[in-house]
Amino acid sequence: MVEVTVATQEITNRILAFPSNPQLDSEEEVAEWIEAFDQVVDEEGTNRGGDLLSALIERARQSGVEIPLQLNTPYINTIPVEEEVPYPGDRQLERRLKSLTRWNAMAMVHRQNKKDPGIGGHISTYSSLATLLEVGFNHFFHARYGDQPGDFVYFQGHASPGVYARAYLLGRITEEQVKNFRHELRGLPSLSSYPHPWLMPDFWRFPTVSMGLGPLNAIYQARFMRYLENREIIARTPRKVWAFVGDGETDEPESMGSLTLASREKLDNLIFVVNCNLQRLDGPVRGNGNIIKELEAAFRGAGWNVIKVLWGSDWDKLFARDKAGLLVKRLGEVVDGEYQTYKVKGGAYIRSHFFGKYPELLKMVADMSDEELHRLSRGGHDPQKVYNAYKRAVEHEGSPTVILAHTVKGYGLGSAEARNATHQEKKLADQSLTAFRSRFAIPIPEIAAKEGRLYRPPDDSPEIVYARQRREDLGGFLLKREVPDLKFQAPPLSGFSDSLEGSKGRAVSTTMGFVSMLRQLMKNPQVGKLIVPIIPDEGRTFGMESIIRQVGIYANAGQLYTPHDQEMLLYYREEKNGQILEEGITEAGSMASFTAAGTAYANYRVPMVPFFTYYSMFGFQRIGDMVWAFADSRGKGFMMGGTAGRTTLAGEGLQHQDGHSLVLSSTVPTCHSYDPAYVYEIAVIVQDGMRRMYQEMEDRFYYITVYNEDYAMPKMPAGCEEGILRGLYNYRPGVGEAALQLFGSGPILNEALRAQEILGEKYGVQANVWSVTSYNELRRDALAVERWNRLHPAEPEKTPYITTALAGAEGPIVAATDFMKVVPDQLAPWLGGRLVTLGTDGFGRSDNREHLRRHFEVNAESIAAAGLSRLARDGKFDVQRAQKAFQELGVDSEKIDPAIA
Ligand SMILES: Cc1ncc(C[n+]2csc(CCOP(=O)(O)OP(=O)(O)O)c2C)c(N)n1
Ligand SMILES: [Mg+2]
Repeated sequence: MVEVTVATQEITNRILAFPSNPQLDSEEEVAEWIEAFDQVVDEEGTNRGGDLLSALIERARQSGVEIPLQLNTPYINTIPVEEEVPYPGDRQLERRLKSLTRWNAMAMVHRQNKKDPGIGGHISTYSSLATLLEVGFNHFFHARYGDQPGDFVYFQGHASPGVYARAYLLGRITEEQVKNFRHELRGLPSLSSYPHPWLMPDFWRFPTVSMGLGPLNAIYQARFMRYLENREIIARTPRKVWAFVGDGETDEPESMGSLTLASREKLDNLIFVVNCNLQRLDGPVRGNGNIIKELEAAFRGAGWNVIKVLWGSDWDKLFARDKAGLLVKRLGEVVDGEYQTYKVKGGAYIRSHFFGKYPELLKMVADMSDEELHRLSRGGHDPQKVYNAYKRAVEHEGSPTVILAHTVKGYGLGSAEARNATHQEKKLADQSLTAFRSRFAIPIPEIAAKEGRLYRPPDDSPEIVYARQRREDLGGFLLKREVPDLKFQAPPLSGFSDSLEGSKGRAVSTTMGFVSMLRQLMKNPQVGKLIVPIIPDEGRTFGMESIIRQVGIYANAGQLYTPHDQEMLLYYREEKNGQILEEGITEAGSMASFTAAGTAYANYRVPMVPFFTYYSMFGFQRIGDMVWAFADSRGKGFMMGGTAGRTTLAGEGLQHQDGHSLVLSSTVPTCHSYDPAYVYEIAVIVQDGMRRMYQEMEDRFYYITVYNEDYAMPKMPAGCEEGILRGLYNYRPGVGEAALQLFGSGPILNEALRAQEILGEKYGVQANVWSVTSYNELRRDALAVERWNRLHPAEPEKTPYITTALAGAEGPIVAATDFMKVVPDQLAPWLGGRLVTLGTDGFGRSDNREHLRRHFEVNAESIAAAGLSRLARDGKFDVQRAQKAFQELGVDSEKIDPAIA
């Protein structure tokens, strides 16, 4: 007779409860099976046990037995204590360092909020993360690998006071900076609230504080690292990408949405550490459930290596006593809301509510005081457990790793510990400050503690010497962003000769012209291999098949199948060293690749030039926050908004026709937006862009619209380069003195040209036609000039480019765009009330271009009629004749306003 232990009993009960197995009515039968299995594991090891189970499962499946999917493992540490290696560092010195970092991180926020109420900051995120970072800094985070850059670490944004505090202790940043935390505008060295490369360009590499963007960008960073290695642009090193993620942060779809990419691409250079303090801002992450179990199942299901670090070493003696598995069972029963309450309510409550559930467990802890029970630590606060998890993660091969670390939010903050409100805590009461000082043995007088005084031991103190030595062994300071001199030479404009020559009468779109240009650029011996074309499954939409054939799609496994179209010239070519990133249908993922590529000049010291081409409707409005973070990262490159325009993309209707991406792009300070009509304009913009971004090292990037309407591309007229770059030039002057100025952009320039003909031929009105490549650039120039004039009233006034360019051009200005009216209206302040704007405000429609342009009143006829109407109002054209023109031109004066249709 088998002895039925509690654990066996428990398993037996569960099996008997399966509705599919009602015939299993004997406890003993199950117990016998378990005993047999236990014997195999005891005698032949865990691997053998696993093999046996796998074989059984396969057999069961073949026999049609339904096996419940089980992605969770018991609620204990993944690494058993017997498999742990001893901690290699000096635990005492490291604890001391950590305590000092904790103190200074808290003091930095506390002081500042006392001095400047409402300035904000966070203390409880770092307090839960301290051990997880400290072990990394002392033992894992490499600053360099030989002459190669080191590991990349994405920090939880709200933990930045801790990162600063450590940098302060090590002398990486000054006391003055710390004292000016969140005081960036006082002309003194300071610290930004969160990780922002824009604000601290020699310190932070990755902006992370918008939840979800850090983990997503980290995945694509690790992927891009492999891309560069496989293309032999950088050497392969053991470098890792570490991403510290909040457990609440995993609610964001961006955090979890690309997990399978990481496993599919076998990114064993990627390590996520989820700081599972069970709380987010308002309260518990999964009060009624268990976030760690949920994440374990999700990550395991997605093919990640999962390491749970749940319980500290002080639990090990209890597990050793837990022969029956009752403690493990109890740990797995408790919901997160309850775990949080244990930390707040303390030892007596833990004894009665946690251990008290089973008399055996109460007995197990009978020799422990309430205080000891309260102190029982969570894995993420135990360096021994954390070290072992990191070591396993670093050594793991074949898939990415996630470490689910159980922590306490507000750890050590006394009354703020684990409280729902802890995230918002900025200041501690005197009592909490002195308690903190005693608990972490901060050697400052009580009075100084109450002031939240910073404390840094002398440089020659053992802990500082130790910490510096550890960093030196790992290659130096980690928090360092450097931009090398890349010696990049942009190809001259003559290198774009095909694009400048025009299409010789052939009707092509600016998209096709751009793709040809890209093809030519990729053949350039100097810069060709630095180009990174990125596409979210729209290669065919943009006619990029030829590029796919030319340079191949990057695929870490190469091409494991025979493509059905292999016989064709333009077959679907995948290669291990392919150049194109064909991302599948993910604009967010593509933007993350664009970010990795567009910051490679700093992070990998190689000036990669990404071109991210996508459906313009699904760019800024869908992933605008990622673009903002890209700009913060000082990203460079070209975003190419394809199928642009609300009337040029025919048939697709409301969800696809983009008439506002240029409005959104204008909000990003380093983004330079262009809306070109002709391919030579694109060539001029791209050439100059490469020069300015990579040769002159300006922190800027480009948004360029490309359209799918075919028309003849003219040869570049002489001398228009400056106008193209600054935003406007007179493309086709009228015959003789022009009474009217017509502005056109993108394919609508052709409508303006046709309007010019109508006006001349039918109404005897001469007009100039201007190609406006960028209202946004013109406005920025005018604003800058105006500001200078305002600030220097005693100096002679400067003139904005728009005013200079239009000198002598008289009469009303009719601006027509395939975008919203607000795009040209940006220039109104400098056009003296002469501007009449035609644009595509309102929802799109499914119809062809002719009907769409009539509906939105941006066709040639509407432009001509608008010109005559305005001339009539100005008394320069006969009113009756103007009224009649509307009928003649088929412009319905009484139809519904498209802006509200
Ligand atoms: C996209 C976005 N939404 C909201 C916030 C505001 N916010 C800042 S921290 C936070 C809670 C974070 O919780 P968690 O990820 O669990 O981190 P913890 O502080 O607990 O470590 C929220 C909602 C943000 N920073 N970004
Ligand atoms: Mg949290």
